[in-house]
Amino acid sequence: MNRSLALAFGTLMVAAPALAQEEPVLNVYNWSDYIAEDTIANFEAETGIKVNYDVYDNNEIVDAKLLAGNSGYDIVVPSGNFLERQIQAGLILPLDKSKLTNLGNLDPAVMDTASAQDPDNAHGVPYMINTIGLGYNVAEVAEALGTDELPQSWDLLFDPETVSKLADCGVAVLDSPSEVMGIALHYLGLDPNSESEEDLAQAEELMNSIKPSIRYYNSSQYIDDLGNGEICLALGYSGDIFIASDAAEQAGQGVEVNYLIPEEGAATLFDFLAIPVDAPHPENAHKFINYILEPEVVADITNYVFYANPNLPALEFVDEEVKSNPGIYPPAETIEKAFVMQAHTPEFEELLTRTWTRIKTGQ
Ligand code: N2P
Repeated sequence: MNRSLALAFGTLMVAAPALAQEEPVLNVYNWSDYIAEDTIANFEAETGIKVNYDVYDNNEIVDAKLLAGNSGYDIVVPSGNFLERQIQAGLILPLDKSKLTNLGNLDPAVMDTASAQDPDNAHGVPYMINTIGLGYNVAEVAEALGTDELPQSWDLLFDPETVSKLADCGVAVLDSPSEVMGIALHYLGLDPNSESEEDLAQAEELMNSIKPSIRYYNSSQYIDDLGNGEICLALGYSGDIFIASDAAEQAGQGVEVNYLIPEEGAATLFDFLAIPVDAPHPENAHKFINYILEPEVVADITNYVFYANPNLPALEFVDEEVKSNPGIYPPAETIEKAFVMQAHTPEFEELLTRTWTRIKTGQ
């Protein structure tokens, strides 16, 4: 063996174990309020992998980080409509299913639906299912509207006269352009996934018509505010509203929060565990996903954050009051009326962001 060959061989010998053995670190980027209190600590204890855990509260933030590249994250949790485009853009690593031994726990019907956004279920593992509806303070809304017969309709938010009566007790809207505009289009009887500029202009006009009654646009603040009685109506994610409702009940100050899926139908979405293509620790990311796929682990998360999970054997570990709650595990007729958000082209996404900024700032 000549010297340079020997050197090269030596380098290989040293490099090989480093390649096989990833450092025991995992960088997770998840939605806020979307995991049980002890999930991460339990995973660390079981695997010896140290987790760095960051949170966000809207899809657009994660999308921008993935597009910019080198996010440093090993796990992200995009909703299906965003995942679909991220896959097309080559931003997501195909899963190594041989490492996901618990994958068979997932409901085949959910996997089938999910495959519309993630072909062959190749890139994402459905994590939680949620709807976007209205959370409200029962007593305050009844008083402001002068009736105990709450309209079961999106009129509560989108009818300018109705929502103006709630302005004083406080109305909050998600800071989520794609989702809110989709729901506004649906309310107008238009396709929630439309990319027509005229349709978007109508949705903008609708949002402007209710703007004087909106206290703020934010995708996480409403949990505390609804629970404390600081606001009385929120357009928000199902589980978040139930967290607020639970907190209000625990506090025992007489605040009662309910969740309404309006009769016109609500948006339904799946969020997926996915690995960015440039993730520094893909091995550990697979271990994490496989851990979340354990029935008791994911059932604990559902019991803590009140979102339905698609793991069939987990159901027996889900609390009775959680699985019998139609706002968390919706019945078939609610699902039939629900609509699914689809991916937008990058061009439309840009237009949407500009429109949203105009709605929020008036410029
Ligand atoms: C958690 C919000 C998760 C649902 N705060 C978003 N799809």
